[in-house]
Amino acid sequence: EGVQPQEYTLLKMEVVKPFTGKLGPLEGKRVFLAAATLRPETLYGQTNAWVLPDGKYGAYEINETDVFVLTERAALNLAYQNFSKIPQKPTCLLELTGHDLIGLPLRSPLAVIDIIYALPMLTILTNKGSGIVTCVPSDSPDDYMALHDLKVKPALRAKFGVQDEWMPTDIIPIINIPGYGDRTAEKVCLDLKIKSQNDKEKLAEGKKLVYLKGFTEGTMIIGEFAGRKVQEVKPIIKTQLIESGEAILYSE
Ligand code: A2H
Repeated sequence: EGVQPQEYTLLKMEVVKPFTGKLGPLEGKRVFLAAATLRPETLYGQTNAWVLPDGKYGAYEINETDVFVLTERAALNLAYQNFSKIPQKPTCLLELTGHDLIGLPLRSPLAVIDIIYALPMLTILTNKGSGIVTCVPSDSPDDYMALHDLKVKPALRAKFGVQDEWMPTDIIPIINIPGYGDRTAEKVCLDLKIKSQNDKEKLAEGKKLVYLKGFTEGTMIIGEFAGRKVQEVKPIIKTQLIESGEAILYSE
C-alpha cells in the first residue's frame, strides 16, 4: 500500500431481487456489491462486475437498510470511516466466496445496460479496494483482457459456471482520446500485444497509459456531459454519485 492515502469512489451495484441461493437470508435488505473505482466518469460503460472466485467476502451491515458485499478488510476500514451499523464495528450477516457471487444480476449507477452480471476475474487483489471491481472494457486494459479471456476460453467459463447470457455482447464506447479512438483499452492491448489478464507487466504499462491519456486528453461521448473534457467532468460526476447516494467515498 502506498504512503499517500488513496481515495476511491465506492460504487453501489445493487443486487436485483429476489435473492436466491446463498443470498436468501438477506431478503428484505438492500444488498450492493460495492466496487472501488478511480474512474467514476467511465461508469456509463459498465458491462459487468468482477469478483475473485476464491476470494473471501462478507455481507456487512452499513446502516439500518443497506448491506455491502466486500472483503472483511474493506468492511473494517469502512467502519472506521463511519460506514457501519454499529460504530467502528463491522457486522457480517453472511460469509461468502466469489463463487457464490458469480452470476448475480446487478443494477449499477450510470450504466447504460440495465442489468449486468458478476463474473470471475483472477487478478483481483484482496488487499486493495473492496475486492469487487466494476468492468469497463472500453477504458480499462485489465477489464478488456479479463473479458477477452472469458470470451475466447469456453473452458474458463465452464470452470466457473458462467452462463452465456451473463456475458456482455458489446463494448460501449464512452470516451474519445485523439490517436486512440473510443475503445482505448482494446487499442492499447493490441498495440502492446497483451495476450491475457495474467500479462502483468504489459498490463501495468497499458493501464498507466490509458489512465493518463484518458484524464488529460479524453472527451466524453456519452451521457449528460457528452462533448466535455474528462478532466472537467470527473469531479462533477463523482460529486453527483455521492450526493445521490449511489456511491460513497472510501479511503485506504
Ligand atoms: B478502475 P489502483 Cl475504466 N484488484 O475502475 C484489482 N484491481 C482493482 C481492485 C482490486 N482489489 N480494486 C479496484 N481495482 C481497479 C475503472 C477503471 C479503473 C478504468 C480504467 C482504469 C482503472 C473500471 N474498472 O484503474 O491500484 C479499479 O479499476 C487503473 C488505475 O488503486 C480501480 O479503478 O491505482 C483501479 O483498479 C484502482 O487501482
